[in-house]
Amino acid sequence: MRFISSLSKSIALLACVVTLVIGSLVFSAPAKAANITVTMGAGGLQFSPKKVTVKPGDTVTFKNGMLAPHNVIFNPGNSPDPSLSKALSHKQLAYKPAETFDLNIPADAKSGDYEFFCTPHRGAGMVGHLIVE
Ligand SMILES: [Cu+2]
Repeated sequence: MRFISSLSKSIALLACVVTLVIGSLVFSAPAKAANITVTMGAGGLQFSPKKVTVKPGDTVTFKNGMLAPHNVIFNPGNSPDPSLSKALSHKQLAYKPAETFDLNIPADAKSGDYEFFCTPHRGAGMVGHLIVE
């Protein structure tokens, strides 16, 4: 009887260890980088969505919608990291329909709210926010 009790304890312990190992494998798997698309000029002179939440390592694709040309300038005056705002800015205007450009969020990007705007349409309210988590 004592043998059986000890055996069942061993089996229970083994089951716990197996569960922990499998659990740690599942939760330690690196998160896959995401690709988020923002349309420049959707339903008027605005970014859609206006607020994008990303993680370091993600890519944001800006795609021309209506009322081109558009670009994306990150405002260093409204940013947790002005030098990253300058580095992420895409001054070149996109003229062609559905033209795209990608912005890669660096793995060491500082978290916070990065404001961006479109140079020709800033006055019309074409402003957005990139939230780095
Ligand atoms: Cu624009």
